[in-house]
Amino acid sequence: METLKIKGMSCQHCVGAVKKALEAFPQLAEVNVDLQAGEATFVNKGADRQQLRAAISKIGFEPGE
Ligand SMILES: [Cu+2]
Repeated sequence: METLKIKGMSCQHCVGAVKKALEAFPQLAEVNVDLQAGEATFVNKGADRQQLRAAISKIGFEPGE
């Protein structure tokens, strides 16, 4: 499992938006977004983390490293 910190999520709508953005990557599986922890976890089969961060930024949230 990989983890990506995400700042700016405040409710389940945010969680849903982030989950959808990550699930758009076919290389990701078992995407889970935790509002309390402010992070997403997933199995990553080759997606570039820079692209994942870009997708998160694009929908208005702030990804960590
Ligand atoms: Cu929200």
